[in-house]
Amino acid sequence: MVSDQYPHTDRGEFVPYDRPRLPEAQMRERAASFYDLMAKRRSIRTFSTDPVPKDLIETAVRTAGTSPSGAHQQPWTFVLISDPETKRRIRIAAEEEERVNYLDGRMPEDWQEEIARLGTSWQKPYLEEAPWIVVLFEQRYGIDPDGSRRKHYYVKESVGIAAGTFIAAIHQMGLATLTHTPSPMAFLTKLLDRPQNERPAILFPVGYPADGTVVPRLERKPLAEILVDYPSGPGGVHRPFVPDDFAVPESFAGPGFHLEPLGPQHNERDHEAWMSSIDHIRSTPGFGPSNDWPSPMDLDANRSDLIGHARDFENRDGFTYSILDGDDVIGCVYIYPSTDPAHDAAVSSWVRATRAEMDDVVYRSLSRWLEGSWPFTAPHYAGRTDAG
Ligand code: IYR
Repeated sequence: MVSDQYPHTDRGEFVPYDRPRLPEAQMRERAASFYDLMAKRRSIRTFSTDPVPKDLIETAVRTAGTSPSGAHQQPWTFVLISDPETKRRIRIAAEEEERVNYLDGRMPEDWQEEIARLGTSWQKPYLEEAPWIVVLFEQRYGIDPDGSRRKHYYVKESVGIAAGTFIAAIHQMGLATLTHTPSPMAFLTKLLDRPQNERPAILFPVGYPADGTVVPRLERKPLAEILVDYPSGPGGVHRPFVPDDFAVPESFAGPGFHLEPLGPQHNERDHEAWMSSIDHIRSTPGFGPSNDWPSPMDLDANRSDLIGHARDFENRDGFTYSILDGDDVIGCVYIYPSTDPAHDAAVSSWVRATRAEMDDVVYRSLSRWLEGSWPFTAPHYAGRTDAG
């Protein structure tokens, strides 16, 4: 079909693009559930040797192949390896390079320092353990049927996008992978018998996580750190967490405690309260072992957190209160938007270990307060099932 939407070419062929428009509520639900799925993705470095059917890997590659690319040249090749002998040769070659990186100083100290918390080393047993290795090659240029070279555009960008799509496809089907870049990785071109126009970009071990797999405790940057509104200030269609005419409580008094909006004035007391209660808080509903917090932090870092909470409060993006008994900080309660479409607020609270008996008192009292004095219709008090 030719189209008058494209008056600037007489060479393209055009077909209708027809995707259904969804109601906004459904868009929001799908957006949130995709976010929740992707938020669970982690790179792993210990793989089960359990086999994975090849068709699953093929579908992930097919999915990666849907990625946009410069001039639609699709400058990527995915090489699939499951044969133990080839995996072994890859491992040996990769470890040879990595040994030089880690032990012979090819990777400078500041770089090693930067990755120390990931727990990597020159040893790469996963290259043999994972049932599949997928090596993504970038085609630096194309080769036409007559053998002549064809320039490729935006190769790295295109291959990076395809890698992201591949990773998402693998994660969505319940498998795990790692973006591994043994450095330098030129040995793969030869070992896998690839033509001169291809350069290895990323190596993906793919499989199930080994039993007992752990991953480094890492934090993802909060939205506020990766998103900038331009021009600054509220723009677009802003959905307020609480209605503009809602008067946010500046205090609350419960049995044996009261609340104050958390701010830097609480820093020393708050820091002392939670630093002395790390194990206790980790066993408090809503603060499981997979959470980033609490783990030891100095006073300055804590102050930055409190300033962040005070700013959220000010902007009506989230409400954190210090729980006090007299002037003593005995805990904290967080009221933030829920990422779960079934709930309009996510609430969690902790009390210090020495006041553990207050945990339930606080929960019950704040549940009633949330119900009676806040505009939420379906708040979720994290990890608690009792109706209070
Ligand atoms: N290529 C090495 C080192 C390494 C580099 C970075 I940047 C990482 O995020 C992780 C590891 C290796 O694979 O061990």
